Amino acid sequence: MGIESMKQLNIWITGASSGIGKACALTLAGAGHHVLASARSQDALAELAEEAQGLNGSVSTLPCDVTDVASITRCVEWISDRWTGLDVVIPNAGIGYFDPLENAKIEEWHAMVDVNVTGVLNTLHATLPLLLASKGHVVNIGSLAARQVFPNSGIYCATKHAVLAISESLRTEFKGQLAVTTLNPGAVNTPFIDRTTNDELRANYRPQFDVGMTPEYVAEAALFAVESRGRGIVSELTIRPDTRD
Ligand code: NJP
Repeated sequence: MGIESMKQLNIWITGASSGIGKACALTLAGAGHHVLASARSQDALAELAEEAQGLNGSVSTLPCDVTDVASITRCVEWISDRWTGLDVVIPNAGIGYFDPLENAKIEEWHAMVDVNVTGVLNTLHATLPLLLASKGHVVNIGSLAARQVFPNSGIYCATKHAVLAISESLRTEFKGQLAVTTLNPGAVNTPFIDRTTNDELRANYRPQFDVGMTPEYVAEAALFAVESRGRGIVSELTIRPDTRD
């Protein structure tokens, strides 16, 4: 649907300094929407703002650590002060540390739960009043790992199963009041895997991500979902790399 016939949406994306979040910010603003892009890396946010110059819509940036409620509150205050409402939230910030369970590093397990689960909950809790007022849309970023459990990433899979359960809970309790989408991508070529501290696994997995989907392809799926109002709701969408030659 072209922007001529589509309302300009006000959209907040977390974890927008790189990868899928950044691609969503540029794609959604390119389609004419207004985006607040947040993350911790202020230099990367400044680059994003620069790249977004001249798009049909707009990209504003604000630092935000999703594990910090005060930081989330500042973003919601920014939205309330500048926008007439919030139509879409994409709690995209997420991290993965791959390792077999027997090598468990408890600080890495905690970090994944803090960002992928608590961070999503912090974002949703703070935005729900605005989203209910606009009968808006939550686009959670799940994963194939929301539906399957893979070796070497068991706790990451657990966090993404939680994200899917959170989506389904919102969808069930706010039927008729919110649209809820869970995007479940397979491997996407972003810096995601580079965080893994197990050198051997990081080196082994990197090639799978190199030939993964582009973050822009995932962003196109997000655009399709958020522009579907009045026609249908994409409740869950799984997208996998096309491995055909
Ligand atoms: O990863 P990456 P992706 N507070 O590393 C931010 C899921 N996913 O784009 O804060 C706020 O490029 C970080 O920014 P910064 C995955 O689980 C991926 O691939 O500046 N933000 C950066 O912008 C995740 O939910 C694949 O460091 C925080 C962003 O998160 C989503 O896709 C497959 C933060 C991460 O960008 C985006 O990941 C799949 C915090 N505390 C699902 N900590 C895949 N790539 O293959 C980190 O199924 N961030």
